[in-house]
Amino acid sequence: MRDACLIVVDVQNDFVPGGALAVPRGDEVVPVINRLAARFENVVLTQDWHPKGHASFASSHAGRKPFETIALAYGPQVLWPDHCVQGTRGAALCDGLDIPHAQLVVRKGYHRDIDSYSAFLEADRKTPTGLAGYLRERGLARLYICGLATDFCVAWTALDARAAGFETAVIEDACRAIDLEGSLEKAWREMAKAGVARLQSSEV
Ligand code: VGL
Ligand code: ZN
Repeated sequence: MRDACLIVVDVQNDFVPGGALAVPRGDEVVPVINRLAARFENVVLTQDWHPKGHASFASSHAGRKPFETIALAYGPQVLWPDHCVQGTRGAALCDGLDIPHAQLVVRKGYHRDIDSYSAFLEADRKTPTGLAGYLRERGLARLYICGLATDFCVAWTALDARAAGFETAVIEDACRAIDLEGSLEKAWREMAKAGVARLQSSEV
C-alpha cells in the first residue's frame, strides 16, 4: 500500500441529509470510509469550496432554478442550490468523519466563474488544482476514490485521474449518487470505458 492513496471526495455537511445539496443516503458513507481510511497510510481529502455568488449556483443567474443546465463560457453547467460556501458549516467536513491521519485537503471550486467537480482539473478543463503534481512527487501511483457524489465529483475525479496516468479504482459502497436524468449509469459507463476499476470496500 506504500504507493496507494485513498482520495475521499467532498464528505461535507451540505452533501448529506439536512444539507443544502443533500445526496440521498450520503451520510451512510461516513462509517464505511472511516473503516477504509484506517487501512491506508496515505489519505487525501477534498472539499468543495465555493465563494458566495459562484457561477454554479442557480441564485447567481436571474430566472434560473436549481438542476437546470445552462451554457457557461467553458460549456454546459448544471445549476445547483447554493452549497459549500467557504467558511460555512455546510462546507465543513462531516462531524463523523474520523481520519486524523489525512495528509492533504484539496479545496476546489474557489474560482467564482469556474466550477470544479474534479479534484484534478477545473470545469474549464484547463486549470489544474495541483493534485496530480502532489501525488506524483510523493510516488503515489495507485488511487482509490470514494465519497460524494458518485456521478459528479467522484466520477470526474476518477476520469481525470486515469487521464493523468494513475491506476484508479472507485469504491462503490463508499459512495452515494445524486442521479440526475441517468447521470449515475452514464458515469459508470464512462468510468468503465476509461479503465477505472469498480470495487467494493471488502475487496480493497
Ligand atoms: C458536487 C454538485 C456540485 C459533488 C459538487 O461533490 O459531487 N456536486 N458541487
Ligand atoms: Zn459544488
